[in-house]
Amino acid sequence: MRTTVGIIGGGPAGLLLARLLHRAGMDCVVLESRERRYVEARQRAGILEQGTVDVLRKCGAGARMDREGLLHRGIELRFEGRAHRIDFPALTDGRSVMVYAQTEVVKDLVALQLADGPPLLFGAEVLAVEDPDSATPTIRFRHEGREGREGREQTLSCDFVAGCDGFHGVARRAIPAERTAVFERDYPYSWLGVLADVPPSCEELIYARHRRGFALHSMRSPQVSRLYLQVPAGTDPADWSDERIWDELSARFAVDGDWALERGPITAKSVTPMRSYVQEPMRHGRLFLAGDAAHIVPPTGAKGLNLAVTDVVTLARALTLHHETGSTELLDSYSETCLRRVWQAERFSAFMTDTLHPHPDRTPFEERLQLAQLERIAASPAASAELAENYVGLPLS
Ligand code: RFL
Ligand code: PHB
Repeated sequence: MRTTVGIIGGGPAGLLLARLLHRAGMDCVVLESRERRYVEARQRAGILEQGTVDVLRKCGAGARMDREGLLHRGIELRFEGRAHRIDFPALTDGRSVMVYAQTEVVKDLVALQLADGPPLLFGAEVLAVEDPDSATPTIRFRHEGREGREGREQTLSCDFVAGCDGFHGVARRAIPAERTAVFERDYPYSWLGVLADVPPSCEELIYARHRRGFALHSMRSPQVSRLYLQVPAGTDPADWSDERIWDELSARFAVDGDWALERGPITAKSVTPMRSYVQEPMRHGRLFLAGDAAHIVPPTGAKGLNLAVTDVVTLARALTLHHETGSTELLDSYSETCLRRVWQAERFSAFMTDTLHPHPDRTPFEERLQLAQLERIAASPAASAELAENYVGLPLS
C-alpha cells in the first residue's frame, strides 16, 4: 500500500487532518487500532473553542454541532461559598465557546469520512514507523482479520507520516531520544468523572474550589450532566458509590443562597490522571506529531482537544502548500508554530489546575495565596479578562 500522507490514529486529530487533506485534494490513509464502536463511545472533552467550531463548520462537519451544541457565553467560579461569573463576550472581543462532546465530533467526522473520504481502517494497529527521516517513510501495521482472525502484518509507504495516535501511541517513539526533549509534570490528584441522566443544575459550567477538593459541573445536553471531582491519584472508581459521589459534589458546590444540585442515575464513572507533558520538536524528518501524541494538558483549562485541532490545521496548511508549490517553508516551521501555542495552553492549564485544586501537601500560606488569586480574578476585570481570553482560545498564529 502507498499513500501521500499516512495518518496514525483516528481520534479527533487524525480524523480532522484526513478531512482537511481530502478537501485540499491530497490522498491519505487513516489507521486506527480500535474498533469504530469503541472510538465513538470514548468519553472525553466537552468544550470547543470558537476557532475549533469555525474549522468544523468550514470542513463540512458542523451541521449537527450547530443543531445540538450549546453556546456558552461564560463560566462560573465558586469558592468560599461565593459565585463569580466570567462573562466571555464582554471580556474578549465577543467570543464564546460551544459545549459539544468530543464523542459527537468523532462520530460526525467518522460518518463523513466513511461516506466520501479517504480510507479509514479500524482495527489497524500500527507497530512502528520506519525510516522517518528518509524520503519514503513506512508504517508497519497489523490489520485485524474478519471474525477475530489473527491480523496480517502490512506496510504503508508514505511521503509523509502524521502521528496522531495520542499519548500512548507509537509515533513519538520513532524519534531518536537524543533528538528530543521532554518536559513533564505529574499531579498528586486525578479527576473522577461521571455522566448522569439528570438535567444540569446550572446553565453554565461551574468550576468550584473547595477545601475538600475541586469539582466541575459540565453537561452533555439539556438532559445529561457531566461532573468531575478531584480525588487522590490512584483512586479506584469502585470505591465511590453513587451516593458518596453526589454527597461530595453537593458539599463542594455549596454556595450561599438556595442553589441545589439535582441528582440522577449515574451511567458512567471513570478516573483520569492529571498530567502536563510536551515533547519537542514535533517533527522528525517526514514524521509530524499532532495532538496528544506530542503534548498533554490537565483538563482544567479545556484545551486538549482544541490544541489537537490547531495542530492539524497548521499541518494541513503546510502539507497543502508543499503539495501545490513544492515549498517546504511551512513544514519547516510546523513544530515551532505549534509549540508557541502549545506552551500558552500548558501555562494556562497549569494555572487553572494550580488555582482551583487544593494541593494535598499545601501549607496554610499556599492556601491563602490560592484564595487571593481567586479573589483577584473576581475583583479585577483585567484578571478576569486574562482568564476569559485564554479559555475561549488565543488567536491562531
Ligand atoms: P486521541 O483522542 O487519544 O486519539 C488517538 C487515537 O489514536 C489511536 N491509536 C492508535 N492507532 C493505531 N495504531 C496505534 N499504535 C495507536 N495508538 C493509539 C487511539 O485508539 C485513538 O483513537 O488523541 P487526539 O486525536 O490527539 O485528541 C486529543 C483529545 O482526545 C484530548 O486532548 C482531549 O480529550 C483532552 N480533554 C479535553 N480537551 C479539550 O479541549 N476540552 C475539554 O473539555 C477536555 N476535557 C479531556 C477532557 C480529556 C479527558 N481525559 C479522559 C483525558 C476531559 C477528560 C476527562
Ligand atoms: C467536559 O465537559 O468534559 C469538560 C468541560 C470543561 C473542562 C473539562 C472537561 O475543563
